[in-house]
Amino acid sequence: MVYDIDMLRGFYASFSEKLSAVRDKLQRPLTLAEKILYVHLYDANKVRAYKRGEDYATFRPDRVAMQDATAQMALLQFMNSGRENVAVPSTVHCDHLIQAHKGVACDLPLAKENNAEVYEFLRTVSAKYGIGFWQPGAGIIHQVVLENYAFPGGMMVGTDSHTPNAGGLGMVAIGVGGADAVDVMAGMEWELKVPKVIGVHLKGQLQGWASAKDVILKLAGILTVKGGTNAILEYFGEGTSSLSCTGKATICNMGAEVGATTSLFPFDKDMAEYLCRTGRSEVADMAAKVSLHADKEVLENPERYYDRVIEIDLDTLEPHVNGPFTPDAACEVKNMAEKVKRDNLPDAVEVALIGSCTNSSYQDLTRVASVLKQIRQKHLKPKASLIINPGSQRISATLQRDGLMQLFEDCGAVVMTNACGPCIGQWKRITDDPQRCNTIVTSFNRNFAKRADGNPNTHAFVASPEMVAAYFISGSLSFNPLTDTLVNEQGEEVMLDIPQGEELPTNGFVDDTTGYIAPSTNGETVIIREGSERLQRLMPFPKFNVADFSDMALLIKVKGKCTTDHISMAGPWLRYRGHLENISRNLLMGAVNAFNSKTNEVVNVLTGEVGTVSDVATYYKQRGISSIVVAEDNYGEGSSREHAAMEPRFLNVKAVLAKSFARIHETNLKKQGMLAITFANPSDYDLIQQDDRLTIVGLEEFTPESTLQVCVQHSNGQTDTFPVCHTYNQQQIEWLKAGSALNSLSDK
Ligand code: MIC
Ligand code: SF4
Repeated sequence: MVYDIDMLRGFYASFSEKLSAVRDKLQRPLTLAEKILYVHLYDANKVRAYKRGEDYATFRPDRVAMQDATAQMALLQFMNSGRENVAVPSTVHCDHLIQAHKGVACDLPLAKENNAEVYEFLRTVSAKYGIGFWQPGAGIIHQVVLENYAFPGGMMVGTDSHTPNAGGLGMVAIGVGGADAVDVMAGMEWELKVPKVIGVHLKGQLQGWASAKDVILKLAGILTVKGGTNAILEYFGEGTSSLSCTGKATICNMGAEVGATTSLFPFDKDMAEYLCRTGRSEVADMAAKVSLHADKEVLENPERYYDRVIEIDLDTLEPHVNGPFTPDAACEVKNMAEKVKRDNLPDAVEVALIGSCTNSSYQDLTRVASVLKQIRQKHLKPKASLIINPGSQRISATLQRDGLMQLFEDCGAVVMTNACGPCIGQWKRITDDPQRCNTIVTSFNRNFAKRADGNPNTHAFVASPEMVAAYFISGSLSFNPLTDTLVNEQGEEVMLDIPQGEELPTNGFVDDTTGYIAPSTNGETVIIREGSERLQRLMPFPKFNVADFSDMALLIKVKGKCTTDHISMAGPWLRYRGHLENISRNLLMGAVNAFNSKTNEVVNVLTGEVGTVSDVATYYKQRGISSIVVAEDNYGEGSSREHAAMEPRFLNVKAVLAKSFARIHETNLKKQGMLAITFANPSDYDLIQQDDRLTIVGLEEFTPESTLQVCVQHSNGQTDTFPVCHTYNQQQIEWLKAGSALNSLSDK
């Protein structure tokens, strides 16, 4: 089945003409990213040589995808936009709210019961506005998008940071906050800083235990968690064609971990094959007729056309295992034993977890199966426990048909729902001692502290699914399957054979789309239960008032890494994703206070008492006092959840002053009417004291060119004033003035 076929036909029919108009204007060879971006400009008359990494442009994406944990806020905002229907094909996917505990048979019915009112809201709001709805159990958003909606050369936004997964099918797919998705669904211009383009030259072909995941695990080590900020990672070179379509998607998916705007592969035979096998041969034929790769001149002289070129030789690429606590702590598997000793890491792997939107394709799970089959063949006894979350119902049904589910169960694996599960802290982990420092190994993309099980003592590492299977058997982080032997139940030393997977199922996929409800516009009434603790209609934020930015109390000065997980924790808090007031109680609870090195303990400067960040913010709010958050680098790394911006906004925090921001979070702050500013001199961070009062100077006449200053009034009577930077353009200043982007939309 091809969804939205008319849109797709129209798109490909006009692609070449649009592209030649772009070429006429720019008169230079183009990267693939530029081709796709330029043909999606909101106004085709505005084609000009945008300065990459500096200029803003507005676009007209082809579609929108939302997952349940972010869709609630996105759609509560859309309901206030005054539109009757979505302007582009859009879908909602129920994947984040399902807790993984005993396995799919128990967990799925329980989740349906526990989250009934949220699912009912999402189903009815989808029906009202013409949005496709994927019910719980149907699969993880990015896998379902890849299997059904992604198309080469297209552009989409998704309210989830791993939306770039669709780059595996040659799509410019960008993770955004809900307010951005509202722009696209309302048919408005959608604004983006025109990204730089980093070319990643892949040479050779993967060997042995190395897998697609290792490309991005290695790259994360090179680029670090912020090295891809405001850039598209565009892969090229002969190595690209040796990777399967789902392998490419894995690489694109985890580009989010280096902060990239998105990641992209050129159209090739593997993508065509994947489209055909998932029932979309017409799309493959249409895509083959347009230019979906970088121009020849670019490929011959990449240094001239990309902002930076990175080379990775697949022939010599080693399997990696990254962690703990950050996905860019890259380590080749062969060096892990040494790292375990050096850093005193817990060597025993307690749980191996396979799945997530990054690695739950048919190929991934057949490679895992080829490792697991050796348990029986070689008389091995696995030392850890194993959890598997398949990516979609299509994959589950195919694995079932091919006997692989049986194999997983025979090996003692607990097969969970086709959903995010432990990857987002929806994991009821059973452990005898939560105080013990322990290690888990996952095929996920993120491994921030407390993410999977809420336990700060858990050290999480990310690796390819086949490596995770090997750790499951060996039970040791120091194990290297390339060189090390295992002692089997008969006392013999055996080695694991190299994993073999099937790129696509020989007998085709089982075409199972159970749980899908097609878009309709049946005038359904949106159901929000009276007095609900999970859903709350949104009230517009108050308009800008310059006086609010004066004499602000310091809510918290954050030390070190501060991801969106630290700002608005997931796990148990996913429960309140549709209720701004209730979820605001988790504000910054994971952030480390620079003055006492503790989490969720800050001083209320009015009373001198210590309270949680949320309680102290509420105290200030009730007395009409504005506050400010000060932070370090890459503030808001990770998720697209706009709650991390809406909560402080709701609790009267007016500004965030950081050393630098992650892209999606910076935009979310702007969209919600917050002031996001950065230190011109990062060392000025050291000037901020606990009981300071801060004033932003220069906001009366705020323009894109303005230089703002921060004046700090210390309690000893002294003051410090220093310059700060901002990246607000005229439109974003209007959002700030209106109180939020949504206010400015409804003002129009
Ligand atoms: C994540 O992986 O962190 C999430 C949960 O999918 C988030 C979205 C969310 O917070 O709901 C993301 O990546 O954007
Ligand atoms: Fe779900 Fe994890 Fe993927 Fe986020 S990263 S969409 S939580 S599977």
